Amino acid sequence: MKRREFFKTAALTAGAAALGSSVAEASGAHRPVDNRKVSSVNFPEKQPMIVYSDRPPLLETPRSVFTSALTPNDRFFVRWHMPDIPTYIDTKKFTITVDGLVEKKLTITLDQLKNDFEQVEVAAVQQCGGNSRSAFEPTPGGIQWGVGAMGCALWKGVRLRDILEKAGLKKGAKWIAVQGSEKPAYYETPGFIRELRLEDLDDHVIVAYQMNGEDLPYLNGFPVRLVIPGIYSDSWIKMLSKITVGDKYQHLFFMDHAYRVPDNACECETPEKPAPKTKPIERMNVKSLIGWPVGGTKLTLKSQVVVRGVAFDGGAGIKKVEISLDDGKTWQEAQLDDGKLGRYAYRTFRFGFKPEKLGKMRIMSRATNKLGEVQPFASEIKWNHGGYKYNGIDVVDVEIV
Ligand SMILES: Nc1nc2c(c(=O)[nH]1)N[C@H]1C(S)=C(S)[C@@H](COP(=O)(O)O)O[C@H]1N2
Ligand SMILES: [Mo]
Repeated sequence: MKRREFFKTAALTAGAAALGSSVAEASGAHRPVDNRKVSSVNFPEKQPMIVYSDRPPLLETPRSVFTSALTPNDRFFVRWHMPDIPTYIDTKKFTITVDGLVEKKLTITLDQLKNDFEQVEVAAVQQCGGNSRSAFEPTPGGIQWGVGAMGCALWKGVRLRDILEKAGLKKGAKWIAVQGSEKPAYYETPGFIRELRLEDLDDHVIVAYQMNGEDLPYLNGFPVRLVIPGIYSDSWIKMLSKITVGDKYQHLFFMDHAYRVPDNACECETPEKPAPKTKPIERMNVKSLIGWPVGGTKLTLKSQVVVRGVAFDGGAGIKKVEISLDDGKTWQEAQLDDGKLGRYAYRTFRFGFKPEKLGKMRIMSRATNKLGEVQPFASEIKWNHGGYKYNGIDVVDVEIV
């Protein structure tokens, strides 16, 4: 293409985009994030996933999986920071070390973990803080996750508190640093270590060795991982091998430089004017996602359609999910499941309707939690440069035929 022609085409495309955005304006310029291709290469213990990288493995769960309260292990998303994750774990030799400001240093084997402590279970959503990042405008840097960097599982393990009690906290103990078995990319680069304030860790925080009744899949942290219900999963350390108790925050690389949002009331900033101070992302905000139908589905005129999906928040609990079939002008309440998995798990929802008109149709879902917090329209989304905590109203575009 000659240069002149390129400019002509560019101008035309820009014109078309402007037209498109005026149509989308009514719903706050929502842009569906959908239908990324699943890979034809399967990773161990995984069904086809959306693959962003294979070293380290970055695998996203396809949207259609989000119709059930528990996400199957073989569809559960995968995120690692370091390219060199261990490829072999000797379960007889694997230990978790607890050291630092403790009365008694512990090295806990898997057998001891399963036999010497009370065993507990919790159903909880695990979501990466960068989930849905690609829906932000302008697009922040980082992995361009669609909607599926999240999942919900029934986790079984031992309370972190019981482990710390066994070690005995010394006076002045305020923080723990937690670390997995993988190595940094080079020996001089920082490892993936997370720091947690002891007073923020309640009885729901567990060291888990099972999800959904089975061993953890290798890529999800076999043989043990930390589970911190209600909190984004950056600190849910996988292949957990070291817990160090300390008296102060250590300013480790991944604490000071990742998983942070602007430290102001709206947690927002602009690309031109970055916030001077940041804070950890921490508790999850309210969100819903349509699992069925997925974008591009052809639905038959006047047939019975049941929209299905999941909703969750940081532990306050879901109050309602509403569906809009008219670009966000009116909303109708969906039916929620009985919520027996508890306040940290997905609530599934269902909403039946019969399409009355041929052509393109937009389906939207919006969750409200028990604190009255509501998923915002895309136009109300607060931007941050890390692309964290996106929770805009979900949008799926289908076709009635
Ligand atoms: N050891 C270890 N644990 C880790 C990470 C990591 O890179 N190494 N990444 C964290 C991040 S950012 C996320 S989103 C989750 C992903 O967990 P999953 O792969 O089981 O979905 O693991 C967390 N725990
Ligand atoms: Mo993450």
